[in-house]
Amino acid sequence: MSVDTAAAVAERFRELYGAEPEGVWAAPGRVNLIGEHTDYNDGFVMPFALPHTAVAAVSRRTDGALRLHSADVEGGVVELRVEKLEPESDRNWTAYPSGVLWALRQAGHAVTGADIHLASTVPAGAGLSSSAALEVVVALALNDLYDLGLKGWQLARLCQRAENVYVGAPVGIMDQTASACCEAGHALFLDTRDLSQKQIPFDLAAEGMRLLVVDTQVKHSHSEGEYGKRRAGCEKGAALLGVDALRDVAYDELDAALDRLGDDEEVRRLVRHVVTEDQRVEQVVALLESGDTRAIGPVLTAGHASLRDDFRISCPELDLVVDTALADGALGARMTGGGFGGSAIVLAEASDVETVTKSVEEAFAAAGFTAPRVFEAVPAAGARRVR
Ligand code: GAF
Repeated sequence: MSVDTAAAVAERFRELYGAEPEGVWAAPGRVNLIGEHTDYNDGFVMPFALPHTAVAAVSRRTDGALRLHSADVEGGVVELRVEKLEPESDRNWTAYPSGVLWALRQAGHAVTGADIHLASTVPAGAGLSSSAALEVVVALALNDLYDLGLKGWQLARLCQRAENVYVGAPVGIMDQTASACCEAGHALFLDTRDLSQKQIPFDLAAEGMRLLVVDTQVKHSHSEGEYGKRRAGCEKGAALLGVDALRDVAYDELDAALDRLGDDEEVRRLVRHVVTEDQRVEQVVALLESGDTRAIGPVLTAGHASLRDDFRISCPELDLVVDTALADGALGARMTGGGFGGSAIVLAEASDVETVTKSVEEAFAAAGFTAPRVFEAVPAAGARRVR
């Protein structure tokens, strides 16, 4: 995010609210390298931050008013009262920033209001965590302005609560933690049970590779039913197996666990995905740490097959990206994020990027799909104050 962007967001704040903002903050979207639908099973994930950010110019208020404006949505300033914020009362974009204020106040923090202007470059509905970026940027701004002293992982927990309870979407903790805690040049190996973290250096360019993000432009939403159904199915699996979460089913005990699930085919598929996906995250970490980066390709591709066949959350556009990229020599490819649309990632040799991109675009045109948006992703910084 450039200095110019921060200055432009501050300038717009001045126009809207007639005063200089107390500060400007930025929080990124993310792509997840591996570890999908494991976060609400207490498992492992490995996201990294995108250069695309939600930027917020913010000032405190002491009169209980919360004034919100977004450069990305039609309409003027929305004014709310902090003491009247009610879970699931708001179906608009404003639910994300207000939900954060609500969660902070619920946790006992004396946040007495704010003026906020937001502008985001994270594509919405693309599986790249545009909502988490909005939540985290507001949480970080209020944390700094109200001197709350909360750490990144604590802000992530509050943002998740805002999204679960206030917005009403049953998401896990990955996206908020990625936005709050990622570091430039690294992927974040996160244990979602205790939020312990390890920053893993991830510099593909130095090894002659690239990671492409292909936004299929098929929009999805987590408050719709399918995400919640998968989550409920996983919880049912854990209950049937007598464990707290599917994280507790060891990979080498998977077959025995599946036998115990009997003929509940749907739960068996969900359990198989989660247990093998946790194993894939650990494999990718081991390969990256031993310098065998190219070998992560087939692991990513195996993750896609598991999400497509066992978890059943892919779609024709995502499958087409993966199949086309692999046919053109990509090292690995998979859908990323919640699924049912959104984005896929492709790991490719730098020399193959142009061919792979062209083939994917041509395959989409031939299938009659909306043209995808393709860009290269390099791990960027997590949430921070920019002005
Ligand atoms: C969405 C959710 F918000 C995350 O918590 C996670 O479950 C992800 O889907 C799937 O891995 O991004």
